[in-house]
Amino acid sequence: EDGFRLWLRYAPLAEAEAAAIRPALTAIMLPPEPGPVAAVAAAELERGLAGMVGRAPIRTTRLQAGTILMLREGDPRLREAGVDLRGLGDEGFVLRSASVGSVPVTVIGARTEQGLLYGSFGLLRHLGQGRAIDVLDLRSAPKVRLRVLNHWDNLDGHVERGYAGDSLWDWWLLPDWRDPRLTDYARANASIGINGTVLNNVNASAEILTPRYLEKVAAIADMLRPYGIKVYLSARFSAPIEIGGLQSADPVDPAVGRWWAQTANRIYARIPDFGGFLVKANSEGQPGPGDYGRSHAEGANMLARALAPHGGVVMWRAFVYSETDAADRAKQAYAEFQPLDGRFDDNVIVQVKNGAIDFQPREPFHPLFGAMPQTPLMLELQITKEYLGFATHIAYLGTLFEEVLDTDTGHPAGTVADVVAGSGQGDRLTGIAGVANIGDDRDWSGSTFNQANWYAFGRLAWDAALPADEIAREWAAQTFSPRAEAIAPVTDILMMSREAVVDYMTPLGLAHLMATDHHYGPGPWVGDLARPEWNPTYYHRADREGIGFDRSVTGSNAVSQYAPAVARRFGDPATTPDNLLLWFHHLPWDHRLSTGETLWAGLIARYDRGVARVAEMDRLWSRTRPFVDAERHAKTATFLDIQANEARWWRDASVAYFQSVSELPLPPGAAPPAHNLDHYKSLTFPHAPGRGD
Ligand code: BDP
Repeated sequence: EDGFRLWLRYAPLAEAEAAAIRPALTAIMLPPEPGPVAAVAAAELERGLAGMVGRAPIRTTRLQAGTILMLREGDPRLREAGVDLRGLGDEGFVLRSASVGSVPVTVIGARTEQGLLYGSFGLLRHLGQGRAIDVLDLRSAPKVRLRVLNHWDNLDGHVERGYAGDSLWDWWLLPDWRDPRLTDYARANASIGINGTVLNNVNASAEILTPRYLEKVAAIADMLRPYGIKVYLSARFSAPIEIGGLQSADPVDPAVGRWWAQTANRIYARIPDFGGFLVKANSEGQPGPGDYGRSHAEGANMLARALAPHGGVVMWRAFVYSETDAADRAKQAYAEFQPLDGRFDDNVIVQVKNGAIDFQPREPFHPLFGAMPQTPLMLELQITKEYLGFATHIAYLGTLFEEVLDTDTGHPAGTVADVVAGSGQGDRLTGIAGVANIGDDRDWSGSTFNQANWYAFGRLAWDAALPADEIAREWAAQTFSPRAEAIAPVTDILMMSREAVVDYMTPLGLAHLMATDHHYGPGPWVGDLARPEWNPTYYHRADREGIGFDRSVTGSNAVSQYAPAVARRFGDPATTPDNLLLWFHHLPWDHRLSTGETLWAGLIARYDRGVARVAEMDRLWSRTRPFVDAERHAKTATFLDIQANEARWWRDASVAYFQSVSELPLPPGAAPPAHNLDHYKSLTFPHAPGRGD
């Protein structure tokens, strides 16, 4: 058990449960004239049932008791089985125990084969939690169309911000060698509803668009297609110059438009269902339309026109910040993009990170959500834990994702999830992207618990209303054991883990206190980097009087980018939740938190709570020993030891630093840091070349 099988282990159920299910799932009947997607759905059911109940169903063309009956739209047996496909869209499904011609069956009903595939995985997920199927009646459909992973994979195999080995794509051996692992990758994604993947880094190399690489991309697309997964590429805006021999990449230059149209034609000739382009432009040194004095809309629309005849989309990122607006980095994306509302072509979707800075352990939601009603917005989440302890620390992001999705924007559109689902906006493009945490490590994600973040991303992209704790339980059951004694402690660990990280790294709304470049370990003292907004001191602004970034009307007034009610709430320390306080306000050390404690005492208490929670996670994990195989148990236990040490390191280094600034005594009972501040400043890491960027 090295984690390779993810949540698709299909481990044997307890015999009592298996015996109850077995007779009801003895055969599979495919829809008439099945295509490749229905075929992989059936194969997955065979594999899953062989594992869980010890017997694979046979394929049948004659209905018999215990048949899993796959029914597509138009099949008269749907009505007989009481299955209504209305409102399910192209990808939704129904699972229902029914009777057809007086024969008891389990129906998987869907409009399309892709829906049948999702339904098959849905049935396996249900069984994997040890659930009964005699009264099965389940409907499920995604609210968001594009559910996409973003791989930050470079062509040399290195994964930017990847902590799980190198890239899965072997550009050297492709297209000849088609690694079977890519089929497992496709299965895992399809099982949670992911239907697209961007293969290369947003800091893109133009080379991916050359014919040689497109052949390789096409081979990957061929492998993912039967699982309903489309391939997308990050496009470098200056590609017409770098590989097209043009002098310019100006989006209004007709020659540039032609070059992109030809490039799109070439891609679609080889990959007819190619998804489209993801673009990082005029951000962190990347080229873009701004280089020619053009707007993001002009740049995006030029690419959109090249893709439109083929049905492709442009996912144009709003992650921009530059030195010129360093007064408050949090304000720039809104300032650049909001005025462009309604100026993007129909096949453009603007991809916005969950917060205005950068994937911090906690950020308030991005003010663009709800503020561009005439533009489809795609939510970008980071599954890889760039700022949350890389591979080793357990930090379940289901709770982070849920917190963002559930937040009310204060705009008529409603919550972030509503904005992303395009609620009330007709048939517009909708999407959620997740920066993948996947590499070629045996366990895919660098640790067993990181797999939960991939899983949670897919489940929430499919259905943003799913509670994070329910997703945690689903994952725990399938990954370890459906027994309550295993699910309970694993779920408790997951549910407390992200808040623990917030507490020991960036409590009370602090952000970006990580050490330089790699973002691993504490660096709150760093203040000498070239650009102001690269420095932790820029973000916390601590001095002898107080701490925090004033984004209220007396400060940068970033609060004004929110809807009025939200701006009012965040604009006043009395109504700002404690957990975002220092994001929005610079406050004296003796400011009273909502709990009554002083800011100084509350800060230290949260660092201590973070450390204590990791100890609690460790205790809970030891309870799972009887239910988890030795290999994964031991590795996780070791990682928890690392996390415990590093939580302590974060706490001590931060306390030592902030104490040096505030010059206040520690609150009664608080332990002094193990070492002095110079010690923490002198530590160098990461520990291995190439592992931390
Ligand atoms: C930051 C990462 C950097 C990415 C950038 C982005 O540190 O590696 O290139 O975001 O999203 O989080 O473009």
